[in-house]
Amino acid sequence: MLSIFDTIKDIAFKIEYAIQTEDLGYSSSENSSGEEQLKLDVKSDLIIEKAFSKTLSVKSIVSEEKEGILNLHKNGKYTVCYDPLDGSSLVDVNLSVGSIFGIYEGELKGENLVASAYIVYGPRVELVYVEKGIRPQLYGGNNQSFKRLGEICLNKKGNINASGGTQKNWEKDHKEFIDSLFKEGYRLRYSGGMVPDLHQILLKGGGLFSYPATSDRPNGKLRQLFEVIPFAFIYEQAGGEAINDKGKRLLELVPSHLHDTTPCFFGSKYEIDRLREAYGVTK
Ligand code: AFP
Repeated sequence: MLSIFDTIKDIAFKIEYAIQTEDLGYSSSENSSGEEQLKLDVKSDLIIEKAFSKTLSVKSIVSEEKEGILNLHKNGKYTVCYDPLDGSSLVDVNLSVGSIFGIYEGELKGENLVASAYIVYGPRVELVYVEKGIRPQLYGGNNQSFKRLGEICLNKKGNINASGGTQKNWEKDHKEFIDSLFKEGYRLRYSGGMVPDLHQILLKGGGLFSYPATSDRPNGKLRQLFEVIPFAFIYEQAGGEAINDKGKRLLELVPSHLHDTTPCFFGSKYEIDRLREAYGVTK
């Protein structure tokens, strides 16, 4: 596992350099979700593929940017599912973006996640890494190395409300719930980048990030294996909760297909309990 973490630290500085230097235009290709790929998406994906091709403990990798599974080392133990540059459409307006990694052992499903990590490319490069039994560990990057800054622990209740999706496509109950938090004094903090938006809630002590089912995306937008399950692990290990619109723990999801999405909610306990009440689901 250590070699995977060291590989992710190496990837961070290579993608940071690519963000600073690469052309921000579109490539001529699409990803497996039919979305146009930026040259940066393709470059970041290549950096990660090359890095894990040298990490013998990695049996295979699955990228949000590619259709299938890429087998690397037959004696490897882990499958790494990753989003190479989440929020990449924000780079051209100079907002923070990130890379997300889920490390699985065995079948690709929530309960087989053994570690997860994400990198934030912002004013500074930061990395969060978590394994079973520990709080998420925060590292700050500088001069091609990372220094541990501490661990992350969510308060029981926060005051940030990161409400995703197009509001005109929200279901009535969801809109009433989100509005009720704002009436309680929650502050809207939403950039459209999952990694910085979830990172902010983790570091500011709590709140709620929501990407619900919407009329245009009835199964939500965020991908289970590459985005949702890795962050669910981090939020639960930080003392928070992460559920779907049926009240199911996101770490209990079993995707039918590699690129399945899900409605998802991540937050402190108070906000997730309020969401359960609004959605009429029990713990
Ligand atoms: P892009 O990678 O296309 O920029 O999408 C980013 C993202 O997948 C995720 O990072 C955000 O949380 C979410 O989309 C924002 O979606 P909305 O703009 O629909 O709220």
